[in-house]
Amino acid sequence: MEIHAYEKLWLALALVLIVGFIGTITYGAAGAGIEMIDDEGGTVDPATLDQHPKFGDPGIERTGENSYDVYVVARQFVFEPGTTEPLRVPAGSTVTFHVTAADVIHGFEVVGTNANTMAIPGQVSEFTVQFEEAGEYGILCNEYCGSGHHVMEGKIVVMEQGEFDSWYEQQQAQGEAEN
Ligand SMILES: [Cu+2]
Repeated sequence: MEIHAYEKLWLALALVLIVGFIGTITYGAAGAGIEMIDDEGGTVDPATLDQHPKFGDPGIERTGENSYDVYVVARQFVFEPGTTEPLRVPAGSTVTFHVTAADVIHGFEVVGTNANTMAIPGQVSEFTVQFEEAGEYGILCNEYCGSGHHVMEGKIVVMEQGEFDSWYEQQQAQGEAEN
């Protein structure tokens, strides 16, 4: 069978395109530094979040020498913590976020990084990041969640370890005084 030269070229280009598409999709899902968020975070009851041992009083918790857990509740139209007070984390540590929503679907995006998840009522999104240097990051809701969506934002303050430690101890002491 005779195949015209142009048709051969067309077939070759189509093949390159298909391989290219598969390549970019694979990279987007499993490339360097890219981690998909799955259902490993588990579930919670959004109706009783206030009584939840972690989400009832969300914030940061030391879990090891250099590792921390952060619990965040997104609700119309704030991040707790993040909006009324910044979310404070130490530089150079491993921070695992646990993000959920109290009412409707929200987004939790750390601006300028690839830390980005949906916050879904009943579901806990879990991901781990490291903030290398002290500084500030914005948090944005990137899922339309109602009339105040465009003002739903927050802040992460990455502090030097020493500075963070004294803030953290003060928080712990305050918490104990309240209980
Ligand atoms: Cu929102």
